[in-house]
Amino acid sequence: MNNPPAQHDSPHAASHQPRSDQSELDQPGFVPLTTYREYPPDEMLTRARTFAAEMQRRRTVRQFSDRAVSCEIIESCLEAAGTAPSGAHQQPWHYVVISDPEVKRAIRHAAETSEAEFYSSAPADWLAVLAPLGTDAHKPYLETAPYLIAVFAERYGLDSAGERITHYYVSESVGISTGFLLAALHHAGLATLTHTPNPMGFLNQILERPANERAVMMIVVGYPASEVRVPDLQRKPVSAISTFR
Ligand code: IYR
Repeated sequence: MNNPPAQHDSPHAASHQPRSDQSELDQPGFVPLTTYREYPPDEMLTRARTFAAEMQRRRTVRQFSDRAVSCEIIESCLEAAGTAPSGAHQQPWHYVVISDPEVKRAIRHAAETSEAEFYSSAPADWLAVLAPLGTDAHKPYLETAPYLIAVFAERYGLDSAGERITHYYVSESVGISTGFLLAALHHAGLATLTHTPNPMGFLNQILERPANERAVMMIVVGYPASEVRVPDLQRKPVSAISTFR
């Protein structure tokens, strides 16, 4: 059945407009965009520069304090992560927030076992590029930091009958959501470490996650240790990471 013709108030919204401009948006399931905010160009530039400067302050840290962090802060950061765009809006991510010392201990043990194997067998060129970061198989922060957030990708979904639902662009979607999470945690004033034990299937077992979920990474979250030191790294300038044409 056809919808009634849309009422156009604007002089630009003539009846010959393409479908995608007007009539499609009058269909059920669409609502007006009420959340967008336009800023004057000078304010836009200030906001862009302020945000870039804030993100420039973010550093990955590998020494954490055991100071407690309110769970509400983590929840709000996860809310921000959940705003990420995703393939077909399937939101194929699941975050497990770990604060239980027993579970942290089990994860540390499994991760260190996995990493010991990695560091004793990884190709020399891989170990060479890791050397400036000062990493090794010891991961004490997995117990010290107040939170570990395990990131899982839903490789496929399951409907109420247990049938598989194909998920699209899962890696891209989870990557974007995790990026939002890291930005939100940093913005809140927390330090993070993205940790990718290799392999990390043990996270499914310890955290009792279903077979349709694949562990992607762990994010260690907390205050930096007072004596924290970070490698003296430089970031590529915009001119090196972009091309304008
Ligand atoms: N997963 C190991 C090794 C490691 C690999 C990369 I690529 C890094 O950027 C950092 C570490 C570890 O966590 O030590």
